[in-house]
Amino acid sequence: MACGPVTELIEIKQLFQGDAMTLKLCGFAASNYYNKIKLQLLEKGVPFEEELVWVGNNHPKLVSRSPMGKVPFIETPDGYISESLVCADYIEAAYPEHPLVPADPFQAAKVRELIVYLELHIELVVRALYPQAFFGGQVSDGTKEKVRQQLARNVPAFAALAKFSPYIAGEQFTLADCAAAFHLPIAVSACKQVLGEDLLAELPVKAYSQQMAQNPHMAQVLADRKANNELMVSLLSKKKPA
Ligand SMILES: N[C@@H](CCC(=O)N[C@@H](CS)C(=O)NCC(=O)O)C(=O)O
Repeated sequence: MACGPVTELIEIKQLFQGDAMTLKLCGFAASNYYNKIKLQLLEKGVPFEEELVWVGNNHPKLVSRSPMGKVPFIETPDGYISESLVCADYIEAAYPEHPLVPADPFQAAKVRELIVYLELHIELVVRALYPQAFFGGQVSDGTKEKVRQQLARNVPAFAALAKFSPYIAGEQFTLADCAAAFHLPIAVSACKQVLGEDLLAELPVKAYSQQMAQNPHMAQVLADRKANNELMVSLLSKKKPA
């Protein structure tokens, strides 16, 4: 299952307590945006807590902390921050040990450029297919055609930037991998399911995903995602009228 609004699931609970709470990651583990931040925190060795927060509702505990009602958002000693790229930048600045963005300004910009391409030009485009790919709905032929047209331009553009040697930005694991590891496979999956073809086929997504799955932190995030997907399915099925 992909991330997306889960209508009427309103459940906010603390998942576990860390020893010394400095940072709390809020959202749900089926969300790829949430998992980007979780992988970053694990890779950097930053202590954090998780708080399970569903979306698709106007619960004050959601919108008072993330005004768009989106996850992830993080709780810091100074307050809340929403938007995953902003959260990621805060984490890099507040926890400079084990940096995932290069110190060199140009190389740092190239890592962020990859993340913006992934979010804006791949994920946001493919999301139009998610209602059909993951949530039992249908998307129109017009939507499908629009996604095809946009990806025909956007995927080669991303391919021109991405290195896959072996990481997205080159030899080092960077913040761009925290994004690519989640955005790319789901984009492939949505295209295959709804359009019947992989519009990202020019990218080595399968080999890259297999390599990333060897990372123990990634393996942990994927296991937590599986458990959260199962929880979401069971909560949704309980809410369906008999
Ligand atoms: N631009 C946001 C996107 C986050 C996002 O769309 N999250 C999904 C869950 S994967 C969500 O909260 N959806 C609920 C909604 O859009 O109302 C970010 O980078 O944090």
